[in-house]
Amino acid sequence: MKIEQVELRHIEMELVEPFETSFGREVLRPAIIISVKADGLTGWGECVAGAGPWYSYETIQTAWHVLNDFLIPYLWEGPFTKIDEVIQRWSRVRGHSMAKAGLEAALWDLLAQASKKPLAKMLGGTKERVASGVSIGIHENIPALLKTIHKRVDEGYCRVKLKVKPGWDENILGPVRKEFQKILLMADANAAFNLSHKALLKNLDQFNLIMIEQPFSYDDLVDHAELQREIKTPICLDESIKSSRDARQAQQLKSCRIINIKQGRVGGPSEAKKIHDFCLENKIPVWCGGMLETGIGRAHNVALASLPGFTLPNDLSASNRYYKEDIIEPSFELNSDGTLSVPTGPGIGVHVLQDRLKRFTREQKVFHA
Ligand code: OSB
Ligand code: MG
Repeated sequence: MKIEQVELRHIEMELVEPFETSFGREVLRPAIIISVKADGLTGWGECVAGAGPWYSYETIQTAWHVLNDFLIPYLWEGPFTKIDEVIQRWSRVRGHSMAKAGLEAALWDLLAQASKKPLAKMLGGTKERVASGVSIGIHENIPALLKTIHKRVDEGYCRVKLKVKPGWDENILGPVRKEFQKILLMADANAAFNLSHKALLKNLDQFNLIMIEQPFSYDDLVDHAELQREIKTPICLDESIKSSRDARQAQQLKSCRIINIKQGRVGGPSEAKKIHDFCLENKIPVWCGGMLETGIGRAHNVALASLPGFTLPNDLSASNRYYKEDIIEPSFELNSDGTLSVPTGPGIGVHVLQDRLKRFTREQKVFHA
């Protein structure tokens, strides 16, 4: 395959409601939409870096720089038959996983289209539908939170994840569990706690959570192992797992019992699949995390989540939970069984709406071979 053109678009889309986590509050979600062209086909990818270095060190600006100055130039070194060859070329670039992941995803879409296969099948997917969970941010107060949970449960989401932080922890999980005794419930701290909070975290065992996600520092494996030895609730790692090597070390250290796989965080679909394969072999359940993606990133995530090891509900909600107008067609809708359908057309299997994409674009750059 010989790439003829690459295009980067820095876009900005307004969320239907602000999303607050332990690291901040988002109203406008930026992204870099990446398209690659070859043989009359266009492949699409999305870079999930944030406006600031809060979730990880990457930002829209660092990703743009790394794509522009380093990753895209590697494509011009010559044609390739496998995506692994491109990954090999840019293996010299340390880190910058989100920048790599967005471009690699676009190449996967292109390759799948050229092979006339759905991306899900190219990746080894086996499911027609993926379980859809919803991630609910920090609210003003408990009644407002309960109201949002009621709305989401009524819509049919099959799992509820609540963002927590010191001061918005057992005091909210107690009333929520009391009101919703049966739901699959979990908490995500986005690294807001540390070992000094061990007693508080042990106390969460009483709420029958299916897991607690990333309680400790974004790069920690050791303190998590200490906590996991002392609590019954399974720990799930998100931020700490940046590669398949991290997944292996987390398993050796017993830092967690569940892993959240995000292709942006781990450097692309290929590394995400490696983590999936390792976890499947070692009986570690995984699920697909989200970064408030547009329909393009969501389509990539849904394809990934169709792999057999994704046995827990994913952070993959319907398009309208995130944005009033998505940039793809058809948008993702929640099925009555609390799932999203895996698209069956070639590539990511959704159509990109050019007029909307243009409307949300803040900056654009085209690169030629
Ligand atoms: O930690 O999973 C996270 C969104 C932005 C950054 C980090 C996270 C999240 C979410 C949203 O929880 C999940 C989604 O896209 O539905
Ligand atoms: Mg998380």
